[in-house]
Amino acid sequence: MWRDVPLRTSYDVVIVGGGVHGLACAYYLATNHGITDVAVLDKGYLGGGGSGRNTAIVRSNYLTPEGVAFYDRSLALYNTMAVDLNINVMFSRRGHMTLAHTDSALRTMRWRAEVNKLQDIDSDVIGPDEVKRLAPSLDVSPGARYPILGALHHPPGGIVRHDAVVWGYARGADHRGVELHQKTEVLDILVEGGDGPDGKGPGGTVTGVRTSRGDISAPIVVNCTAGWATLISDMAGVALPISTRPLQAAVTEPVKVFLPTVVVSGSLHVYVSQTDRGELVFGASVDPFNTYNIRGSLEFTEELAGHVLELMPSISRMRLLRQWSGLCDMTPDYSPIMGFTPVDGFLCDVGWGTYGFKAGPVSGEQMAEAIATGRTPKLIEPFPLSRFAAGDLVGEKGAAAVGH
Ligand code: PYC
Repeated sequence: MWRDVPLRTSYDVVIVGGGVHGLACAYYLATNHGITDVAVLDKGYLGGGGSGRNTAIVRSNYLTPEGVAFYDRSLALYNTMAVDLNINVMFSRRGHMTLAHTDSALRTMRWRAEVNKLQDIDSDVIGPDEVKRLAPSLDVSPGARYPILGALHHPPGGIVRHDAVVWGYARGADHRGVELHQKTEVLDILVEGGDGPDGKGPGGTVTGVRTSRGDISAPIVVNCTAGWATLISDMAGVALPISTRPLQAAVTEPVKVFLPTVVVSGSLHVYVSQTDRGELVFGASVDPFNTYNIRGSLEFTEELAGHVLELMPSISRMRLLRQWSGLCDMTPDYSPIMGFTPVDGFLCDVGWGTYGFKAGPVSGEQMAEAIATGRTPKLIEPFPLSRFAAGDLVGEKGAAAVGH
């Protein structure tokens, strides 16, 4: 799929993080801008972080106009990805339903639907009968403990085979000359002339990275990590307002396909879709504490099972096969931090919270444009690090699948 080449001591661009974001950035640098002297470094293996741990849901029914435009571009790139990357990413545009169990949830769904419609996004509030038609296994009876009052229905949403996305971008980038270096841990970001005591931080200029396999010089270093975004940025002297939380997920044994759409319940803290193989894939809210630990917990499994059975009592005899966890870098407004930083040549594509997989393609495309042109592209203008000091937040908490 890609070459195994020796690590060199200098590149035009070093990308830290070999997940969907880092690989997409490398791919678009090469494809859209002809910049191929690029190394993607990962301390583990490609797609072994958030890209291999998400629940593969994509959608663009966000709450702010900025968020809607941004994620909709990602959905458009997912839509043509199989052809663009010549790999079957199994994009299934099966629709996405966010259930409302309370009047206030219904109000937020209406709000989101109106914001979405103003930007031509197919998104509308539907009633319980339509919910039942779209997902017959859901219990929509008024007597349910958490009755389903309606849902935000978003037909363009769906699921994508996440590993194939990683492999597609990796292979595409490699074929255009980008180097992919796994098991290459970044130990430090090299900066000169900064205001910090060690010469790092605002006012400084990046000169390269120190890795577990030696130093590399580069005028551009891009932080495309998730889970460790603050650790990498701290190495450049750039502090990020991010707290890192685990998010747990689980998958059942495969059964005949019966759930034709993605179902999300914010109040019950669960989202579920059925893969083409027939497994149900579940995710939950982030765990309520900061940690880098990615062990699963029995509390998660118990709560998940209880909540899922409130929605679909008929699946009580299905067996869970396995559970796992990933790390989510949460920002105060649930929007990402993208683009240039106060350290010249050090860029960030971080702070994805629970939205990272959906945003991979558009982030790669836009970051590549920023690097190639030296200017911040329009789609990512709302997401600079400076917005937290300026108070220009882009509040996307209300668009989260579940209450985090
Ligand atoms: O926001 O749709 C979402 C989501 C699904 C899984 C994690 N986040």
